[in-house]
Amino acid sequence: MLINLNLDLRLKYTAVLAAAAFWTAAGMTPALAADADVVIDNFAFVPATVTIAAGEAVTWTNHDDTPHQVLASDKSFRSPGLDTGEHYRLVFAKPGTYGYYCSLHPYMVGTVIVH
Ligand SMILES: [Cu+2]
Repeated sequence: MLINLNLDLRLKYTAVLAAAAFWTAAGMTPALAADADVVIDNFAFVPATVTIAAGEAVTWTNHDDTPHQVLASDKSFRSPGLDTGEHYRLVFAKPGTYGYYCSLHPYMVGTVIVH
């Protein structure tokens, strides 16, 4: 019984390793693995800079009692106004460095680096 359980666990572990090796060999990562989260807290984007791979996403969540809005420096993306607890998720398809700020409080700035 115990031996069977051990074998079962070992097979599952091997399957996980095989899947990881596959993703690595394919030069890919599972879509959700490296997505970045940015918290809007006390009138700041935290962390101010996040780095992701092309095709991954950044999710901003407003923890302040004040609305905020994420706006790209070059206006290429714009969130809706985010009230307390609301999220904005954006997939970045192309490599580049994307500066952004809060349209309501322009001193709030952040950067998304996409490899
Ligand atoms: Cu703001």
